[in-house]
Amino acid sequence: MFYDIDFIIQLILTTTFASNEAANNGTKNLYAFLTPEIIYQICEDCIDILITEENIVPIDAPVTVCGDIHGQLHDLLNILNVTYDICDLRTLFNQIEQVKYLFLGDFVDRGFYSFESILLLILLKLKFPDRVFLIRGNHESSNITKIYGFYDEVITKFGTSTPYLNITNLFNHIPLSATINSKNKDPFFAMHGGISPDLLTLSDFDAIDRIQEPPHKGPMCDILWSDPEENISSDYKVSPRGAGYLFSKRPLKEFNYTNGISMVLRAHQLVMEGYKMMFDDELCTVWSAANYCYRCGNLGSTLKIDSSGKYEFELFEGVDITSSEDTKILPVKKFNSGNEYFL
Ligand SMILES: [Mn+2]
Repeated sequence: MFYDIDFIIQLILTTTFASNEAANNGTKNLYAFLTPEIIYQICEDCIDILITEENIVPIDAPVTVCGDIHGQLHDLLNILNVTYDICDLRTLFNQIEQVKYLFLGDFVDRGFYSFESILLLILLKLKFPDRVFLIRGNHESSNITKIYGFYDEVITKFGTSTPYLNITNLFNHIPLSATINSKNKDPFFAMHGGISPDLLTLSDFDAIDRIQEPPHKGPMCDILWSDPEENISSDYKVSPRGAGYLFSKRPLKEFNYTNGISMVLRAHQLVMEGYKMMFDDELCTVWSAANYCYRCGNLGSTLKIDSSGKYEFELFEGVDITSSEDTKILPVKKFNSGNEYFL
């Protein structure tokens, strides 16, 4: 390892809170510092860790579960207890030493800081491999990120696609799901989208060869793309998203019963209230991109689970983009984020 994780995380904070003089003091510009060799090596080192993880990552609480981030770095930092006023590394690391973090995917696209958001998560995974966990979303895909913002952002910031290629290669190694408190009587099961008619038991998850660009159909695709739906009479219906399924209460409850799961935790859908419970509280959607795309006006949430399985939601509002005097959240140059596909 020829890079300093702490130093690069400090650079991310400095770039984020560029007008904070204390943060700026004595540090260099993030993009100038990060050579292609450093980004390549960071990704390779993180892949070495991800590849040791199974398709289903076992996690023991206490853990904070986070939904879609979508390049909204300020929300990610807020979740990690870092703000404009408190942006030192010790605060950040203390937080992670107290509670584990599980991120349910969709780290990139849409927001203006996809690169910084995924880089921060990669560095935290390197520093705390047993405390920070990533599972894959449908946007952790080379096809999707070419259209919805991440590719354009990297080109704008670096003038080359090389960092993008390194990071999308890393995406292919991210696990697909997690269990929380699997030894308790009421364990949780987490994934980005939802269940699949092709995945009845957890050993069906284990059997997937995940080291690939997500296919357009089949079980791996469904995990990343499916959505729960109250108003369908059949178990599964073709999804209007063009990938995955809409699934009803019956197959979800059957999946939970068969596998001894008390609740499925997933992300993937914007919820104005930050989270949504469904199907007799056997499924919950967690959404962490507050004021999505800096204009939706929604709350964000995280789900905090303790070692006994008790859980509570923490709600938060989006950063105040009108006070950009301080935080300069909206960059001068906006990135082309593709068409108006929104979920
Ligand atoms: Mn998604």
